[in-house]
Amino acid sequence: MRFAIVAARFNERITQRLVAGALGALRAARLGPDAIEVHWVPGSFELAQAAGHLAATGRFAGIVCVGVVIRGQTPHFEHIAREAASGIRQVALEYGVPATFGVITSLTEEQAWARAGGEVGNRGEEAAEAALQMAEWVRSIQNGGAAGRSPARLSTSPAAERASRGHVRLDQAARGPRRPQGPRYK
Ligand code: DLZ
Repeated sequence: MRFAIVAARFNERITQRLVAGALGALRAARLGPDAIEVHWVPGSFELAQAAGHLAATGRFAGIVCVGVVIRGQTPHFEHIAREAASGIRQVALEYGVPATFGVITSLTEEQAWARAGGEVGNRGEEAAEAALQMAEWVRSIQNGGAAGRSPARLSTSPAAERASRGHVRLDQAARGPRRPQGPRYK
């Protein structure tokens, strides 16, 4: 299986740590250098755009997106963090390729370092592990051998539960049960 890491250059010194964490997790899963590509984009806002292009090639079993968004003094924080998260989710749902969120969203630079291999873990490593689990699970259901199994640690979300019970698409399940037709509720 081939994986891509998409990394945002903004706050690059911290993002380098996330890339290192993600590479470590992918290599620990015995993926060789030929099976991993690292792509850099200007900022976290561009992560989903790049992930979409990569997913469209059909060459990747999983895409790990990493970046660092620090609040600072600007409302940019909310826009960038929200667009990165929803954009990455949209890529995963649209292409069926696991695309995971290794973006630190923190109030301070100190908090960001702590989540980039410091005392609070490494968001890049965690996102790569999530992508590996999802890719393995997708492969197993495509091979028809995973009846009743769910990706580890992801089976507890209500949407994932509904999807696995009802065999509906995860994006449909996320919307929840349909409202009854008829007059709108007051
Ligand atoms: C502009 C901007 C700002 C203010 N802050 C961040 C940030 O904390 N983290 C990040 O990854 N990128 C930031 N950017 C850049 C945007 O993501 C984007 O690259 C530009 O707005 C150009 O589209």
